[in-house]
Amino acid sequence: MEKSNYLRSVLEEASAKNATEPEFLQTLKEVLTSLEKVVVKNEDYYKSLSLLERLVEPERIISFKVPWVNAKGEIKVNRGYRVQFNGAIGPYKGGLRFHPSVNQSIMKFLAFEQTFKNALTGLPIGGGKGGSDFDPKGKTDLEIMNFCQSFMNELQKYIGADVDVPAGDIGVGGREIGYLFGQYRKIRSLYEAGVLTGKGLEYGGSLARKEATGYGLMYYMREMLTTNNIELKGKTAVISGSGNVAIYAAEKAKQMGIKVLAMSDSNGCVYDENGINLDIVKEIKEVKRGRIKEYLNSVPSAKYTENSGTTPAVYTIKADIILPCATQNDINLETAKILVANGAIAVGEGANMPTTNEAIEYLQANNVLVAPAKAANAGGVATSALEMSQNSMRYSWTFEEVDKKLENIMKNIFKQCKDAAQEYGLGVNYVAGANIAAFNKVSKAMIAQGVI
Ligand code: NDP
Ligand code: 2IT
Repeated sequence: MEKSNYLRSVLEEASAKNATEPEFLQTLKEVLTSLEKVVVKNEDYYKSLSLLERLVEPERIISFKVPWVNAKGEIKVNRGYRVQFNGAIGPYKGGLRFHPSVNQSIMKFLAFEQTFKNALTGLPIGGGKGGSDFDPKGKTDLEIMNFCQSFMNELQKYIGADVDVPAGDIGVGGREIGYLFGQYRKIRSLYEAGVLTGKGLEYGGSLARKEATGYGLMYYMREMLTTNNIELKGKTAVISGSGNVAIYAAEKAKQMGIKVLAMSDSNGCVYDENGINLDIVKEIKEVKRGRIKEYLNSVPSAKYTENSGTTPAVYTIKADIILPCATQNDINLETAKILVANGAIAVGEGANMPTTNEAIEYLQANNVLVAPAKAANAGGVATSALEMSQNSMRYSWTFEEVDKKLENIMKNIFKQCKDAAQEYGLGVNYVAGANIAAFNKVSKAMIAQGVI
C-alpha cells in the first residue's frame, strides 16, 4: 500500500507534542493510520492546507478549580475541564465525566472522538468533552449538589445553547444534569433549555434519551450482523459495565431475542445462565446506586466473580456478542485472544475506545466484526441533538417518534461506515470506514471555513 509521508510526519509531530497524553495519542494513531488511503489521494492538497495539523489540535482547552464543601464541613478541591475540540459543524457537543481517573489526556481523547462521532450523526453538532477528577462514589445527594453547583459556577462562562452543550457520561446522569441545569438557570437568570441535554422529562428532557446510547448500539449491531448474514435471534451476549449504556444495551438486546449472560462493574461480574434480570440490575444501579454483586441477594443461583489481573472477569465468559459498555482500554490484546478462542462473532463498542488498537487489529484479523465506538455509540449524542431540536421548537415528540428517528440515524451511520470501507477496499473494516466517513465531513467543513 502506498504510504503518505505527510500523514506520518503529522503523527510524529503530534506524538512528540502530546508525549505525556497516552489516551489522546492512542486515538490519534488509530484515526490517522486508518485515513492513509484517503490522505494519499489528496496528499498535496491537504498538506498545502495543513489540514491534519489543524484537525489534531483542540480549538480550546479550559481547565478550572472546583472547590466544594463535603458533608463533614471539610473543604475539597477538584479540577474541572472542558475541551472544545472542533466547532466546524455546530456548537461543541459532548458529555461530562466525573471519575477520579479524569485528566487532560482522557478529556482530549474523548473530545477528539466526539468530533468524528458527531459528524457521523448527520446532525449539526461539533465535538467537545468535559468533566472532573471528582469521585461521585459514596457521596451524599447534598455533596453531589454542592459539587455540581461549584462546577457550574465556572463552566457557565463557556457554554450556551449555541456555544457548547454538555450532557452526561461516566458518573453524570439525570441527577447531576438536574443540579447543573438549576445552577446555570440561577446564575444566568435565564431559562435556556438547550444548554444541557439529558435533562429530566419535566423540564425539557427528551423521551428516549436515557435509552438512546444502548438502544442505538443494538440498532447498529443489528445492521452490521444482518449485512453479514448473521441472525441476532438466539445469540448470547456479555456486557461490560452496568451503567446507563450497559443497562439499555441489555434491554434492547433482550427485545431482539439475545440472551445476556453477564454484566459487570469495576469490581467484578455476575453471570446468570437464565439471562440477566434487568429489573434487578436497574434497582441496584439506578435506584440504590449499589454494587453488581448485590444481584446475588435476589438471584442466589447466579455466580459472582471478582476482577483480578488484566482481563476483567466478564470477558472470560463465552458468548457470541461482546458489548464493552464501561470504559476505555477494557479489552487489551490478551483479552482479545480470549474472546477469539471462545468463538466470539462480534464486538460492539458501547463505551468510548474500550478496545486497544492492538486488540482491534487482532479481532479483525480473526474475523470478529468490530462495531466502532464513534459510530456504534453515537445514538446517545444523536438523541441529545434531537433534545436540542425539541427545545428550540418548544415542543416534544413521543417516545416512539424519537426512537424511530434514532433507529434511522443508526442505520444511516452504519451505511456510511460500510460505504466508506467499500470505497477504499477495506472489506468489513467498519472502524476505518467510520473514521474515513467522519473525516470527509469534518474536513470539508473545515476547508470551507478557511484558516481560523
Ligand atoms: P455510567 O457511569 O452510567 O456507568 C459506567 C459503568 O462502567 C459502571 O458500571 C462502572 O462501574 C463501569 N466501569 C468499570 N470500570 C470502570 C472504570 N475504570 N472507569 C469507569 N467506569 C468503569 O456511565 P455510562 O454508561 O454513561 O458510560 C459508559 C461508557 O459509555 C463510557 O465509556 C462513556 O464514555 C460511553 N458513552 C456514554 C454515553 C452516554 O450517553 N451516557 C454515550 C456514548 C458513550 P463502577 O460503578 O464500578 O465504576
Ligand atoms: O460519549 C458520548 O457520546 C456521550 N457521553 C454523550 C454526549 C451527549 O452530548 O449526549
